[in-house]
Amino acid sequence: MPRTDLTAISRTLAHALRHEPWLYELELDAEGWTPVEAALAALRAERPEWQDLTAVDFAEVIRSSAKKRYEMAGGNIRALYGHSIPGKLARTAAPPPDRLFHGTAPGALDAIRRTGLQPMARQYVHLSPERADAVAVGRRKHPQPVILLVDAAGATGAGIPFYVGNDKVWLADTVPARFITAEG
Ligand code: HQG
Repeated sequence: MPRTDLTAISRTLAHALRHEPWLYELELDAEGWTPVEAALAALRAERPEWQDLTAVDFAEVIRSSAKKRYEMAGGNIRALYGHSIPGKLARTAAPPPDRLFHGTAPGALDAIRRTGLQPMARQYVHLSPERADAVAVGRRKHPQPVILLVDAAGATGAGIPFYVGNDKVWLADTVPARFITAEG
């Protein structure tokens, strides 16, 4: 399948598995899983050229992307992070790397200094172990993003939980401003 189609499938999956599953007649369980067959039926109904979609196509979407956005297991599929659906997904806290990064628009800095990192429209704050990844995330918001350094070790010590998204994404409910330093 051409890369453009894989991107379109991935975008539709993101909408269905992160944001508005009810528009696709999907029900997510407490950990965000839904049956692969139900997700396939939902996408087949979206576009004539997706009539013959199979789980192999979902596997190709997952395999071909630089970001591990979805996983399949036991006949189910879910998004690993990025959710905005009401009702927070069940996640287990895990010890994060000592330092995490977050890229954002310069215009958000004053508010973040006042109120810390907030999840805004999503369920969780998204953080990166690698600075370069935070730069890429921040560039979605501004051509010259501000990179924030999060003292995750200190925050963990203060009882703030962190959760695994995937190997490049860590999540937090909020990060208080005292654990955040802006570069520059
Ligand atoms: C900002 C993509 C004002 C925050 C990426 C960010 C990521 C505040 C924006 C994932 C704030 C929310 C998520 C505060 C935070 N006041 N602004 N107190 N606290 N913000 O898109 O982290 O490609 O919801 O800095 O790679 O940019 O979709 O979060 O700029 O992993 O798979 O509010 O989405 O992944 O923006 O991105 P977003 P994000 P995918």
